Amino acid sequence: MIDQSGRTLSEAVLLAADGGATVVQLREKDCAGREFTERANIALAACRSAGIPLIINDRVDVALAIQADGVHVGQDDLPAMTARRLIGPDMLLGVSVKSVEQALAAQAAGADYVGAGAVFQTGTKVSSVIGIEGLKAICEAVKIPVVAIGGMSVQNGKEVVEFSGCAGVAAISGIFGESNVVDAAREFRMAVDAAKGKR
Ligand code: TZP
Ligand code: MG
Repeated sequence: MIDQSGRTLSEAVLLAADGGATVVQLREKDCAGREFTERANIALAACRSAGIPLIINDRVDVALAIQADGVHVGQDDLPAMTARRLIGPDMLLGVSVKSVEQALAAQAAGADYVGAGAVFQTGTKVSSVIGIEGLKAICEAVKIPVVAIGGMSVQNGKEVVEFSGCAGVAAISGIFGESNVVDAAREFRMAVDAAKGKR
């Protein structure tokens, strides 16, 4: 399958990895299980060849079926504790959170990391916004890594990481919406690494 910029899924993953993406999450909101599994296998092969983990969004069954590195659940998906029970102790478990309360619950349920957001308004997903203050509060409350998501850009990435203390940032449009995915991922990586180097 080809995206709006003419890239295949495999190409998109490899370009992001080339630029320094440390992990890829496959997020498919309009795919039935069969197509999701096919796309997940393609993404997994690309991630394996790039040497980075693949995390499947929403679907524990798809993650298990393709032996992905992890699964990411939101507040309306399977409960984190149930997901953890199904995937076992070794696969990565990520949980989307919007509040300190949700973040603490995710940590207690066995999450390896939380994705916190939307930090800023984004055209990619209809979501309430937690802002950098909300993100910082979550970072201060949990021991597990916090990944900032929602409206993250090369321009704001460094400041967000410095201000909040988050472990990393996740971006969709900020990387795959750019004509040069490698450069966009590289600039993100440099901004995040620079901010973390200052800690
Ligand atoms: N969760 C909160 S905001 C968001 C998700 C999946 C979308 C992020 O997309 P973008 O394009 O990086 O703002
Ligand atoms: Mg979800």
